[in-house]
Amino acid sequence: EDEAFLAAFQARIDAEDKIEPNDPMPEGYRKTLVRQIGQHAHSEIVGMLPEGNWITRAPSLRRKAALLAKVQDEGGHGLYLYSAAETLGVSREQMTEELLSGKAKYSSIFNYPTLTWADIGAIGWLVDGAAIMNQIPLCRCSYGPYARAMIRVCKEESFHQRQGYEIMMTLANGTAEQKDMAQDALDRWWWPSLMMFGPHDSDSQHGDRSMKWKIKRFTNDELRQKFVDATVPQGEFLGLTFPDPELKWNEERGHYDFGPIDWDEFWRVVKGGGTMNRERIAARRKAWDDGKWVREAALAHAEKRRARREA
Ligand code: FAQ
Repeated sequence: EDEAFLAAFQARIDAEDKIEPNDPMPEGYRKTLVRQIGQHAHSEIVGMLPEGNWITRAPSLRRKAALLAKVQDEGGHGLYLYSAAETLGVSREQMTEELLSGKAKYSSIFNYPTLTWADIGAIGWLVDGAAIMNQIPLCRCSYGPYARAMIRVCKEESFHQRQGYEIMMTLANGTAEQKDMAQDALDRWWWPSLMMFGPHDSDSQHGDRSMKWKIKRFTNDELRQKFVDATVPQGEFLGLTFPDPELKWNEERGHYDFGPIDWDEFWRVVKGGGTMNRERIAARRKAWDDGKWVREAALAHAEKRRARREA
């Protein structure tokens, strides 16, 4: 790739042109997108598991219907995202193999267990809240298919966030035991939610390049701060306490200050050492193996139709 090509590509990015699948693009740009979109897709699909765990135990028919719809939405997001990645010349099989072999990551957050019903509230409020904060700017990502997929995804995430917050509100205004459940869920999910935004900017190996190519519009730390600023008043409205003694409004900065993140925990979970990593991958492997005959049957059917058309 010569200098002139890279400069012309950067000029298109700087002019806010959308890059489309058949446009020439630097190999690094393509690879970065395959990595990020693939990992994002895996996160959506693995992300169905912690909440799927509670569908049969939702406390009412209304809660069950909403949770079922939410988990189905996440499945849909995964499918749009796999399709967006496929436009870059990578197959669904390849991406799945990379997930199962541990080469491709998925969000650290889905390696924590969902212990009580309040966790479903906390996930909607915090995890979907963090996902929206990260994904709204991705609607303006320079790569067209990813940006367009994010528009619909964000609308659905916004419904998810509200259903989660409403569960938290109901518990926080319920019996003492229910309020304790809500507090316990906030205690366990708060720090992992902050970790979703990724390492500090100084340790973000892909950050600068992705910002330059306008794949990312804000850095990991910028989005994390926006999330803290938006979420703390919501938690105060619930009458709950955040598990961070250093969390405090900083008048001068116009932002909340917060305590240090446990990066050892983050990397341990990312590298497979979280409570649920093994179980999550085992569930995906089983789904992939159990679906083998369906993929084979669909291919055989398509082949038969093709042969008939050509006969
Ligand atoms: N977990 O250089 P950076 C959802 C990895 S929301 C695991 O800063 P980058 C909705 C990173 O991949 C969750 N790994 O990387 C939902 C890289 O490793 P690599 C999914 C992480 O890409 C809600 C290394 O660390 N959302 O699913 C994490 O510039 C409820 C260095 O990091 C997205 O994926 C992490 N938290 O920035 C579903 C959004 N953070 O690839 C169900 C799109 C970092 O070299 C229920 N992705 N790493 O092996 C992004 O915006 C970016 O990829 C970041 C990371 C911001 C996640």
